[in-house]
Amino acid sequence: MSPKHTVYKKFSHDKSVGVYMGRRDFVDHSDSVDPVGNVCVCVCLVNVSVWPILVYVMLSCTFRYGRDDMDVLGMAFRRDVFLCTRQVYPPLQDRERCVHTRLQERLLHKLGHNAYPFFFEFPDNLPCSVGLQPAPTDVGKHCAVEFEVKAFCAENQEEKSHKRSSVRLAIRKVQYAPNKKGVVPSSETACEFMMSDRPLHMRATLEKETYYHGEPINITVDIDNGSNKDVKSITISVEQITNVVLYSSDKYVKTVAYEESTDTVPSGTSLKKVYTLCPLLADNRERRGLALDGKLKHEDTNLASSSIVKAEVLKEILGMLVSYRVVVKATASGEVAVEVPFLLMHPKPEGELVSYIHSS
Ligand SMILES: *[C@@H]1O[C@H](CO)[C@@H](O)[C@H](O)[C@H]1NC(C)=O
Ligand SMILES: CC(=O)N[C@H]1CO[C@H](CO)[C@@H](O)[C@@H]1O
Repeated sequence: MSPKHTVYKKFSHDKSVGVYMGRRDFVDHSDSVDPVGNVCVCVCLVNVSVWPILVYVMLSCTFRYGRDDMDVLGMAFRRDVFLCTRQVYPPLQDRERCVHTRLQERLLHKLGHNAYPFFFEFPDNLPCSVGLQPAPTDVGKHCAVEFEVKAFCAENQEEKSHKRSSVRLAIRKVQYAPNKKGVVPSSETACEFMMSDRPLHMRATLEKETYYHGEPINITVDIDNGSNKDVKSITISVEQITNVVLYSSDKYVKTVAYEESTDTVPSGTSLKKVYTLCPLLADNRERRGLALDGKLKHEDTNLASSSIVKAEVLKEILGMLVSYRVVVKATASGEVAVEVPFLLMHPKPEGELVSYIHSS
């Protein structure tokens, strides 16, 4: 049984071409080889009676790093990280042979002879949809990795498409929390101070490797103070680290959750305490430059999910990579700090892929 399904459709201004899609989120399965979610499957409706011409579809991944009207140091404000163009009309392949999913079959059946199926595969080395939050006073488009499917009529592939005869549909590439449990993250440090016989130990431990958006994080802090200094000014924070990789590699570190404790650990005593933090976009609305998950239209979003990158493609990735860590700091005679990395992601939605199972 195939479940009832939303179909997204959009037409060009002159109605010459339309795109139908079963969904707009495409899943990058970081921990499996299941290719089903990595394929963007669509049907293109061509109204050939309007204009006997060639019709192409294009999947693009664009890295935009400024406003349209802004020229950064003479460099363009956007760059195509990935571009794949296919001819859909006249079809290069037998229509029946390239039918891949039940959804495509249903659409072809419903739309009749002017409909042509097509699909794109997402390569491994693309970032997910992500953007930097603009300041409330900023206008226009901002730094973001965006995906789009575009269908257009043209005389040939190189020719610029006519705006009236092209249609663009924004899509998203997303990753969900991996199934595997991972190791419990923990980190510790030992400091020796002058004039002290014994060191100061500090350790921070989380409960698990992956947290879901909105889930509180319990951070167990152990301080064993053998030194002759008093430990004070303990702070616990969650930091978001965004690596923007394009012409150069820039790293931005932003605190997204923070607690300042009044606890002290006098010389010769110890402390074991659980602090709880919950990093949320709601507490960071006005913060310019925070990485957020890509959004469609005016839907709300959340802090960017951690990027999971397969080791072998890491160096090729352009765009934005996001990671998180808990940082515990304290002052003794100098600053003592530990950092514990973790993943912040959405859980895998249940039953998501049912209707995409191959029909034959
Ligand atoms: C964090 O601590 C609270 C209070 O002790 C507990 O209810 C909760 O289950 C803990 N969270 C996790 C993820 O273990
Ligand atoms: C490393 C160390 O000596 N830690 C000491 C800190 O203070 C507590 C409480 O007095 C001691 O039990 C620890 O041995």
